[in-house]
Amino acid sequence: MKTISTQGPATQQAGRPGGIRGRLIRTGAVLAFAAAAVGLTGGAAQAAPAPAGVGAANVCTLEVLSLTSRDLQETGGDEIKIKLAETKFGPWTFSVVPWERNASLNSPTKAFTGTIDVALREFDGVTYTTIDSFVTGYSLGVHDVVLDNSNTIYEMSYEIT
Ligand SMILES: [Ca+2]
Repeated sequence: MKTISTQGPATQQAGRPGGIRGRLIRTGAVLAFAAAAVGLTGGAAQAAPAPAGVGAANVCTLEVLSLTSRDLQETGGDEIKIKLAETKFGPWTFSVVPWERNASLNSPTKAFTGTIDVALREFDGVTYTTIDSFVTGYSLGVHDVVLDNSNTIYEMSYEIT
């Protein structure tokens, strides 16, 4: 009795978070938060078609896994470069056939959206010969392609992720 009278009703209620008012306030806050969360989720779901459309033209990555010489461009050996979109890699020397280079290519990699141009070139100082080229899109997985011209043959393995 003595203790209750010194605290007073107001102090007693404010100092008891576990009281009915405290529970009501917390419940209300939780409901408001839940409603906000639902609102956010609903908004994201409604906006989903636009991002999904962008996602269809996702950013892909093409990585050259290996390059194998089957017939050289030059009898003394080739200085091969790979061009992925506008980015150039190499050169690597191929002086014998077959010569499969993989790790020594140092993983030429290029991110792209839509399609990407891939070209194989043979260099002579400042000039080059495009041996062959191709365009590929978002085709997941490992692919093998023959890049050749009238007197040169290379095989390339690449992966799109
Ligand atoms: Ca050359």
